[in-house]
Amino acid sequence: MSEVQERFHRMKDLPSTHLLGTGTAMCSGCGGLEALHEIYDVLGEKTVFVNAAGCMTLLSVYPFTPFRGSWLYTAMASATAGAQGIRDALDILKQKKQITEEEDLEVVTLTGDGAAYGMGMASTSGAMERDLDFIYICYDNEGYGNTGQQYSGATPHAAKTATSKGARGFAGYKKDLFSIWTAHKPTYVATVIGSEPLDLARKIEKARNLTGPRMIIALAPCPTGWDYDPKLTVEIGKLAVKTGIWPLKEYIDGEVVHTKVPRQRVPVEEYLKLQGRFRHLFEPERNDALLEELQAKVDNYWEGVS
Ligand SMILES: Cc1ncc(C[n+]2csc(CCOP(=O)(O)OP(=O)(O)O)c2C)c(N)n1
Ligand code: SF4
Ligand SMILES: [Mg+2]
Repeated sequence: MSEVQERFHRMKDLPSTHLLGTGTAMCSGCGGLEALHEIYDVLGEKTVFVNAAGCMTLLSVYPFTPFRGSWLYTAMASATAGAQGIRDALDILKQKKQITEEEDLEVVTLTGDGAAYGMGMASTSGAMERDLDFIYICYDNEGYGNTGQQYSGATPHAAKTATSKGARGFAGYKKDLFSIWTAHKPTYVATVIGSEPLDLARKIEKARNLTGPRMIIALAPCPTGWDYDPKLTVEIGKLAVKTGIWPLKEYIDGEVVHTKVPRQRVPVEEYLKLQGRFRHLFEPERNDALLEELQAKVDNYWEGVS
């Protein structure tokens, strides 16, 4: 068993401080759950969540769930196809006057990055093409968290995962899902993070008041997969924004606007050094070349942003 997998199993055996009254245990300090709580506060119970297999699936173990709305569990690649079926069914019921406008539900796809950046991309692309009226929430913990943090299309360069263990960590680069989604020209795309709740709430509120495909990517600091003390989730989330690693932005009417520009960016290593998945960049000796490469990538991103 790998180091990351062992840590994951140890965490799962600990009594969770976040039991939600359902008998379902999530890891303490889960940044995905933090974001989802905040999102649910805005969207409310007139929602049906269509969830692809992942950590958040543990939130709904039939017949128990902390959600007051509805929940459908699907295979990893199929959540958006499920959302299409539910949206169509609700529209037919409305047409036949079997439900009223007030009884209509907001259809929300909820998946991790493994589904959003990879397995579920085709069904999501098709749904955007068909202008499906739905909200997509991707909580991005940068790996296949539920199965022990294997790398995904969202894993950042150099991060150690259960399947990327060498001295340089993950050799690939995180996909730019924001750009992939905006290329489809949906109604709305935004990045959010639970540690910036006002920015998050404003964007979810905006998405709720629009129609068509509305796509949200929430960076989800993950104490178990990223290997840090759960009490650091908010600090790590704030550093993701202050270092410029996680740009907060939105796309609407063909334009991209940054909603928070970190004018005096904190060095990227302040974010990296809090996480065990990047420990090999600092120990047994500092890897200056790789740290500079990671910093340069972020600097390059912000160069053209005013
Ligand atoms: C087709 C398929 N392959 C593998 C799995 C096993 N599986 C269940 S959850 C999961 C990880 C999903 O990763 P992500 O979407 O990032 O969500 P997270 O677990 O990180 O919350 C995997 C691989 C599956 N359910 N279906
Ligand atoms: S593994 Fe990470 S994303 Fe999954 S429940 Fe635990 S903290 Fe949350
Ligand atoms: Mg994930």
